[in-house]
Amino acid sequence: MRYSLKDTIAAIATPPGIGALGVLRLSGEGTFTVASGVLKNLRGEPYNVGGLPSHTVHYGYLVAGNRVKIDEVLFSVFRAPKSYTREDMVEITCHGGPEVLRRGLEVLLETGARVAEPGEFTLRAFINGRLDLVQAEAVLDLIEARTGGGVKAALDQLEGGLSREIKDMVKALGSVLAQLEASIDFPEEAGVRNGSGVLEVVDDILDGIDTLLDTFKDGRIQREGVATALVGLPNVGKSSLLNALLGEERAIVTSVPGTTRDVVEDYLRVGGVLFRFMDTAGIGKASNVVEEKGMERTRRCLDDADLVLVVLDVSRPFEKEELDLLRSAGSKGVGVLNKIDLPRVWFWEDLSDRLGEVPFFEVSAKRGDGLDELKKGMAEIVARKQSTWEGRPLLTNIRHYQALVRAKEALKGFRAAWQEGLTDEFLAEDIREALKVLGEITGETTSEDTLEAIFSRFCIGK
Ligand SMILES: Nc1nc2c(ncn2[C@@H]2O[C@H](COP(=O)(O)OP(=O)(O)OP(=O)(O)O)[C@@H](O)[C@H]2O)c(=O)[nH]1
Ligand SMILES: [Mg+2]
Repeated sequence: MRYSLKDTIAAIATPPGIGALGVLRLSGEGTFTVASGVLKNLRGEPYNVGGLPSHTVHYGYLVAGNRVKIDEVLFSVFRAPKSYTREDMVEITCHGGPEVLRRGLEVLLETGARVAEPGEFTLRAFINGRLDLVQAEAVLDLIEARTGGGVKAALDQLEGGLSREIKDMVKALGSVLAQLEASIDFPEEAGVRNGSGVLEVVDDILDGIDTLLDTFKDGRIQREGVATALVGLPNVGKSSLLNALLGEERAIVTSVPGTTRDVVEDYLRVGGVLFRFMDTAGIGKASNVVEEKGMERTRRCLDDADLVLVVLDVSRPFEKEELDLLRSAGSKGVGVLNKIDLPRVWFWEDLSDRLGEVPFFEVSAKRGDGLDELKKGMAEIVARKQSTWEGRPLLTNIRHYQALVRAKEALKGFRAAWQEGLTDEFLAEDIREALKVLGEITGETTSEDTLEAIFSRFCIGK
């Protein structure tokens, strides 16, 4: 680590700006000394914070230079190990003004604390064994969650749902490894290939990993919203539809084809579902470099999207490219027939035999017809997909996902080695690799660089 975890650290734990309350946080061995230097009771006598019982709240003044009052405050005392970090902690609740908090932090620093690094409180909680790495990351997810589902998934992870699954796998693989090692050390015994059940254990774990990997995409949806791409030929009304759905003039609309060049993003909540819309450049023949680049992004958006609204203009003939778009969207595709306020030249029924079961909606982005039905329909489509993963731990973190992919590869290596009849040493090597990778998820075998990278994503004060 670039910094010492022995220092006493201080931070403003509430967001910048004006609020009713603002919280200063202290953690570390010197917490009570620092706090005693800056907190006075109403009679102006210094508090002996170290002498106060844990989990109690007190009233008084935060002072600078022993006299100058900075604010009237409440503070809470948490004695190690019963605190967030498992160290001595004090939280000082001030009035939520930036100047009060800035000065408050300043006196804490003058009295012997140093500024906490981003995520350092949680890092300490991890180092001191209060949380494993999966749970520490869940804290970050919880803070950043934008959806009810995201909060639920993060809380479940914080309570240890995912950690338990991983730990069960580690335990089972640990005993497989022990059997392999015994068989290496005592080759005269029966060995693992004779009815030891080792292969079955590994297969079970492979199944478990696959199930978790499947939940990843859905977990991300819960957290970040449903990535919804608006695609179509130029000028069909993609940007108009985005604006109409959001109820604001978010994207530029003109009668000139090729108006949208870059991807325009915004969020909309429908029922319990958060949609992250991406309005894209129209697909078609690029007439210049800017449009060409825009279209490249459109294609990337198509790949990344969870839901693809293919916007079609019913006042113009249906084009071959539009059929290609609907087909390449596959099961993510939804047809949105726009401009139904104009005289129309085709109907969905004209194409359905070429498309099969693609859901479709008819709207006028201009007049607002059909928008509620479209929103409702989209929420229903997502709900149908979500119903499959009720009540199980969700994988929401790309780091966990990648580690599980590596664990799966190692275990598949084990299976292959087993089938080829390789020696127990080879088999043991694959199991060791899987164990190491699984340990990286919970933090048992994670490198310092990875830890630093993870915790630097936190805000200061958490
Ligand atoms: N009559 C009618 N016109 C519409 C409707 N929706 C969009 N338009 C018009 O169609 C034109 C193109 O709209 P945009 O929303 O810019 O279309 P776009 O698909 O985003 O176009 P590009 O960004 O150029 O690909 C504008 O003149 C809109 O006013 C509609 O429902 N009815
Ligand atoms: Mg546009």
